[in-house]
Amino acid sequence: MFTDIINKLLNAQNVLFMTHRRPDGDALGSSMGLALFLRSNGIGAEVILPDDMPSRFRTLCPAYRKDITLAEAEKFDLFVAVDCANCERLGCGAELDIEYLRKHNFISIDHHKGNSLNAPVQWVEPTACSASFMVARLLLSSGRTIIPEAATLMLTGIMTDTGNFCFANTDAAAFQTAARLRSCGADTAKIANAIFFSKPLKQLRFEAELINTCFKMACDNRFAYCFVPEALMEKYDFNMAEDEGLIDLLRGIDTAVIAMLCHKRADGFRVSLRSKSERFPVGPTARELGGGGHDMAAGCTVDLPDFDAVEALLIDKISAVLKA
Ligand SMILES: [Mn+2]
Repeated sequence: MFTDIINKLLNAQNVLFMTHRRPDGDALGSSMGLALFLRSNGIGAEVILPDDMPSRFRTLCPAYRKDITLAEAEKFDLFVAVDCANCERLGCGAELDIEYLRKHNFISIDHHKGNSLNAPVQWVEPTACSASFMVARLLLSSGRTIIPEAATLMLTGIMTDTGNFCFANTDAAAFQTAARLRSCGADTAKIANAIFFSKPLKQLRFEAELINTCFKMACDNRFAYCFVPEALMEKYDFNMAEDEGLIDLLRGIDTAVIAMLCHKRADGFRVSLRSKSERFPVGPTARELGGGGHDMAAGCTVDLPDFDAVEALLIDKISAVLKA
């Protein structure tokens, strides 16, 4: 698989990379790391991101395109989706769709269980800590030089998807690959400052009020959760798309095994779930409710009339998980 994919990448003229909507560190790190690597090898490469990225990633990322027309798509001879498990989440712009991609030279590189993109070339490793980790090993195996900017991006993906090497998916290979990226010149201080030491003061104040006024626990204090009211987000000018780390506040509570964060969106209540123990995975619950993700980090959108209904449903589901 490695040789096949690396040959396809290095023999292409012009590659378009895409990833999941509302991109996170791994989505950005894997797509942009690949693009910078190919460009440094004289191959045309662009990334399409229809959604804005969280602002803290901006200093790490190169320019990208927000959309693409069918006519513009014709100049690409290879399409690559990274870190994206299904066509609903694929950020490929308004005119491209999965049928178009499947008829073209299309590769899917991903670490999500149950990837359903059905690309002609499909490389999925659910045990990999991140898509950036898969991409990094692929590029390291090519024997080509990895420029520091590409190494920094891929290390960003590994660090964010492993919770800075803290989550259960942090295996020895994650450390080994991170070490090799560091040897290529990955700028760990730049990543740390951009991602882990960059919280605006108003966000800390928002978090303090959120914990003081909205925080709840259930299931013998093993399920920690919070509904984030729109008024509070407005008061502190907080955008949920900006910080997926908010749920880590809840996960960080000593007795919590499973954490949930919920907010209202146009299409229903968005539910994010995290688990601290492999014995109690949240991925199956999210999938059962029409969402997806990993065993330890998953999410779904539920269409219910109010948060009370969401709360009752989730307490029911999570108490069953915690009893298993
Ligand atoms: Mn990922």
